[in-house]
Amino acid sequence: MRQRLAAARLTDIAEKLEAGERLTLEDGVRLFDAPDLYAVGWLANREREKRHGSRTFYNHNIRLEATNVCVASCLFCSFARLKEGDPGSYTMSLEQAWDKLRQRQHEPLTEVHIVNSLHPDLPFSYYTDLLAGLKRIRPDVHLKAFTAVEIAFYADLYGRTDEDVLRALMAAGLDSLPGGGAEIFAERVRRKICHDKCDGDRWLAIHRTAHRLGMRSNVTMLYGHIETPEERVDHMLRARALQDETGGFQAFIPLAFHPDNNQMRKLPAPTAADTLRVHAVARLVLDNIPHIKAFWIATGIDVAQVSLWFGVDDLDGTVQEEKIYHMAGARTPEAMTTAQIRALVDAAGRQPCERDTLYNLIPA
Ligand code: V47
Repeated sequence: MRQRLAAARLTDIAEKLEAGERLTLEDGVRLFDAPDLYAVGWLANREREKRHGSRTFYNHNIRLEATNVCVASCLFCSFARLKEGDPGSYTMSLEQAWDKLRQRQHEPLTEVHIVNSLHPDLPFSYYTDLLAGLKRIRPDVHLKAFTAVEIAFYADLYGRTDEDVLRALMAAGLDSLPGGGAEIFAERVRRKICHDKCDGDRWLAIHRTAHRLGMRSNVTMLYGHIETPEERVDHMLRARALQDETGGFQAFIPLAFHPDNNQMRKLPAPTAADTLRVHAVARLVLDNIPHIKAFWIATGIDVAQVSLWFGVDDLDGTVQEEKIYHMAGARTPEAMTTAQIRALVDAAGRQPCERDTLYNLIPA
């Protein structure tokens, strides 16, 4: 491998990693530019195995998207509808939302992952009642809910501080924050693809506050649209800097842009090679975030399987009903059983480990 790394001009980066030194912005960009994808993957796999050996984590979760009515106009989004009553718009009643969990009350699921849109007319009590009702049905289930973008929107709409919103949601049952809404932190990209929602600094500030209040969270990165390699690495470095301060991020999740039915539909979807490389570079740059997750709905099942040799140690979970990616053209199934996830991890030569949201292992 030494010769191969030398031919790819990656020897100095390999040596830095061996010495436990941090990679810089320039190193990260070189990893994106290096033609030898396998060499980059080999380095990422070495870091993955140092941390996790062969273990590959997944959980038994469901997705709940209670409304898609949204005042924001993100160019990449195929899920949102501007107004109540627009074709394809919906807002679940609380009973309908709670029913999604009631229907699965006896399944051994451990997490409900809630993602909504920015609805201008719902009272704040809709969200607190939503959480409290889910906890009444299954007190043991972890509620990972509301992106930082939603928290910022509620704060502005209801005239509260970000911290106050977080505290009120926690009192109602919120356990952690998902990593959505991060997109690309760089101002240039955000101005173009999602100009009317919270900016990168506020997104990070909300996660900083959530960590201080005792919650864990994730961080995503939407890639494969108009961002440059520098902007990808810059995004990772901003997450890494916050992680140095708080230690509260559990997983970094690259999200492959899906171009169907949205305003960026002229762009091609990222290739499998791009997807493998983004996950690998994330593993190498993010030395302080424990898990790199391939969200199989977004990468596709086949690429998720291969990614387990390119730095990835987590596959998200069973998911059940997914709308955001399927409305944007994803051809993956909308759900997998735990047996299917275990089988695909086994077939990739890795060891499947069921976890809860906080990475406690669930005995098989
Ligand atoms: O923030 C929206 C992305 C995210 C498209 O925390 C799109 O465990 C690609 O954040 N093409 C929501 N991506 C999903 C999300 C997530 C997923 C899995 C696990 C976790 C976690 C979080 O979906 C949005 C946005 O970046 N998105 N539209 C699209 N057309």
